[in-house]
Amino acid sequence: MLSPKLLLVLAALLAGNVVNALWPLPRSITTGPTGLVLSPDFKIEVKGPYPSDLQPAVARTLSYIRNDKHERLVVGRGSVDTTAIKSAKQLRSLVVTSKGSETIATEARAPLGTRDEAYVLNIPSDGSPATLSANSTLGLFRGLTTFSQVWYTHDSSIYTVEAPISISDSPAFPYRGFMLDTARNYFSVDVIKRQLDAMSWVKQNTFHWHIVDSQSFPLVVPGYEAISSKGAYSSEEIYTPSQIADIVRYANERGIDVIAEIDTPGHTSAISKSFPEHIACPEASPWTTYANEPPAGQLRLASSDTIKFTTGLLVNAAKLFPGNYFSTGGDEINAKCYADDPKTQEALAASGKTFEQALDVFTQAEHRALKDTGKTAVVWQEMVLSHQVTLANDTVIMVWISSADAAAVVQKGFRIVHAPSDYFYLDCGGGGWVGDFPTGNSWCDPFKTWQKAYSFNPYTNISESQRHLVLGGQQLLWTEQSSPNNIDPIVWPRAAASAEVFWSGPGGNGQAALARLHDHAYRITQRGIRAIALQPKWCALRPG
Ligand code: CP6
Repeated sequence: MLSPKLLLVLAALLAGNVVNALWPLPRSITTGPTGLVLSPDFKIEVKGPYPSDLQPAVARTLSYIRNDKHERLVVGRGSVDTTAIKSAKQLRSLVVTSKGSETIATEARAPLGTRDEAYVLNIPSDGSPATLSANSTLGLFRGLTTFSQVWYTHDSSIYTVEAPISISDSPAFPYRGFMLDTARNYFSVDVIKRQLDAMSWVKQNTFHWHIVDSQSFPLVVPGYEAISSKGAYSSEEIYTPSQIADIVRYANERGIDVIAEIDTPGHTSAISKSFPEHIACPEASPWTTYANEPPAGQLRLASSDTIKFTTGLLVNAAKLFPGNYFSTGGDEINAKCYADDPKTQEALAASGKTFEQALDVFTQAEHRALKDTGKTAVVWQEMVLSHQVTLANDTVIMVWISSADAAAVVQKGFRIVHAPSDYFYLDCGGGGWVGDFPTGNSWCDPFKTWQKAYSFNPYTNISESQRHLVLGGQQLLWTEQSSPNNIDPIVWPRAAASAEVFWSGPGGNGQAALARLHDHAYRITQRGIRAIALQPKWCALRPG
């Protein structure tokens, strides 16, 4: 039976203004005033087709509910309503009605705009079974994620305080992501998987993997193994094809698509260790003239041999990733590097092309090769706003320099992902440069708080008729100053802010959201993420 202490907590809560710790907030929710306790023999029953990766997702849901031990520290708030408490019933089952036979993994990789993530969840207050239904397995997975967030623990009882709960939910935007740079510092498979779990708990669906860069090339690409054997930090700090497959499977089973990026033609210095003939101005000095970060070095984009090399590399890398998208980067191209590279100047002169024309040929060749492997290209904003590159209409553009640049990209008719440094860069606030070594991105100071990210409006300066071009957005971690030691606290729970903006839609009130995000941080801490606190514990303890 219910312990007296739990009754007291329930009573206190029932009398107060209760908000369950849901993150992101469902798009439609009604709650009631009734306490409900999870029966010790509670189970999740699946009716209908049972795709293979739904079973583990159900098992994880049960284990989260049992292990979260999410206490509501509200003793002292409100007054006791004994009548409501005495009527608290036990919930014995969640009945999941499955209509789809596809796996979560398969549905998670569908093209953007075609994924069905909607679900309907009802938790009655009278002890009759809760129900979860969706038209897709991916939708069921989102619903299970919500179901796991409804419960609190007290004295080994698991309960909710606002039954009946009725939720009808679907995302406001198709792209809700997180970007990680694994080139400035290396992150092991386990650390990446932990981020994927934390992403799935806030219903993020895209892991943008900035896998290689000038400082290191950890990706082992079949046929191009020399690049990583010479260009990775060490023979341990690599991602082999089987590790890639493991990460992609892990992500997909959690409703997350992986978009890998091989940044070109800039940010490629690491390739000079194995294929020096394809790199202009490798480690040129002073690096400040030739790159935004040391070491300098860019692909010789005007050389037909380099184009062949690059397309071959991209195709073999793309084959490691089963998703529909692949990024060729295209940010921060340094013109001076090419101006001072005799080989590039020779090639330009021989073909009678300008640098801009050569970049167009280079990029079109890359994107043609990707298209032949079934991929849609993703690029950084400079490809549209700084250069005159010919891009297919379906190219996805990531806007990073400023949130103010989004409008100009959609003006040109392209779909965008918001990734603005002035809202979403998780590494800002780190300081400046010391000698040759970057110590932080003072460029985008100050530090971007979760409140700042949460205040982002994806539709600023975007007209009604262009709104369909906004796919969504992501917070990003560039890792000049991050490693496995600080990834959890620098990312979580901050990255949950954009997850709610792009799931629930813009206009959320940060002050009202604080209690829920604080609870979410507590929950993910229980699940093994070293998330930071958002307020003193005192705030949760203080009398109401
Ligand atoms: N590396 C790459 C980076 C950045 C970008 N691309 C970057 C630029 C400015 C800031 C932070 C990161 N380090 N490849 C920009 C997309 Cl402030």
